[in-house]
Amino acid sequence: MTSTATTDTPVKLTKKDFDAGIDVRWCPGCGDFAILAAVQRTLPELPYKKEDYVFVSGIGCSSRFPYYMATYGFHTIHGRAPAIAMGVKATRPELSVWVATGDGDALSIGGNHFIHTLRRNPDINILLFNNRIYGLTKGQYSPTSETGKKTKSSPLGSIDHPFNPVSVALGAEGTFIARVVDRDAKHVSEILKAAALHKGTSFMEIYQNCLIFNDGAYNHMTERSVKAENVLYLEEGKPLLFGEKNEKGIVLDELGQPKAVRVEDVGIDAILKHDPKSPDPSYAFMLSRMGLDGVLPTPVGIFRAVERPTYEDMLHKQIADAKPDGKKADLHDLLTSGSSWTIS
Ligand SMILES: Cc1ncc(C[n+]2csc(CCOP(=O)(O)OP(=O)(O)O)c2C)c(N)n1
Ligand code: SF4
Repeated sequence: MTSTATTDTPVKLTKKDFDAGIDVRWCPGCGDFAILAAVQRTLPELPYKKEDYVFVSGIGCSSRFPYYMATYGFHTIHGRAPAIAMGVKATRPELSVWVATGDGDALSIGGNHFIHTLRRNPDINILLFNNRIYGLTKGQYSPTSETGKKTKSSPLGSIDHPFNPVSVALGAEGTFIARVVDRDAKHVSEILKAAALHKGTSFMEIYQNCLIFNDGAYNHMTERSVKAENVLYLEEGKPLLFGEKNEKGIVLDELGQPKAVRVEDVGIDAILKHDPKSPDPSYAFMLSRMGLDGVLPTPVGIFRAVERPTYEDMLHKQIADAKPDGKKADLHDLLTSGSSWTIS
């Protein structure tokens, strides 16, 4: 099922229509530029009018996003963008509502809002720019920084165990969960479209390079010489293959754990086929753990896409059902009905 747009698009929009045309205050070369360009390029391909888009953000470099989009938008409070976006969607369900957030914003101060939004499933789209560092506040470690990471706030190395955002989102039972890499423009655009058309909360983790405070965090997934060995593209119905010539694949071992094999050794039919619609979330969770050990490749693409009623649909139905048939509600009657007392 897909989201319904309010109206047909009468005018063909272009990338330029979404460019606010103001000075962009990110460091030259920041991965945020690539994400901004991908979003501006993709929105004209979606079935919404320009005035139907709303971008909501919290606090951080990534949260400057709404300024640069020629759409409606809010730059709100640290970590709370999902709550505000959910409110917008609940009151104006016809809008296409987006959240731009960082790993610190979404998973540290906003961790609570993040998991409860995924659980409630409003039809909004969350873009988490994960540079594994606090950019705006100048390079402190974040909830996704690797253990041992030396930063200004962890000079001897972080002793925290990091969050894996895709695993966290799956744990909160999000209905659409994906991962992309900022430099992979075509792929980012393809997944953005699928996320926008998903009815329910879409969550996209975007590996984003902060070249000032954490440069090269994803080099193993972007450098031409090693990318094929380290990145596995998830495609619905297709076998999990990777390597320069797709000569390697993933099978399950006797304990049900993923294992890399050569396709010529086992035959293509033995390779696991990707099923993002699997009702069992443990399959997607297993995928989300791949790549952490540095032995298996890191999956990108859509991990999970399943359907569940949206928060605003249930909310509006509940309100409609609660209204007395044909009668106008009377506030005085309401206040003096049920559990009320007269104190003499
Ligand atoms: C209530 C509150 N606490 C802390 C801060 C400081 N602060 C601003 S942005 C930020 C983290 C930003 O990191 P991230 O979300 O990863 O975004 P990035 O800048 O890397 O895009 C912090 C801790 C704040 N502005 N407000
Ligand atoms: S500090 Fe990092 S995340 Fe922030 S604008 Fe600069 S490069 Fe981008």
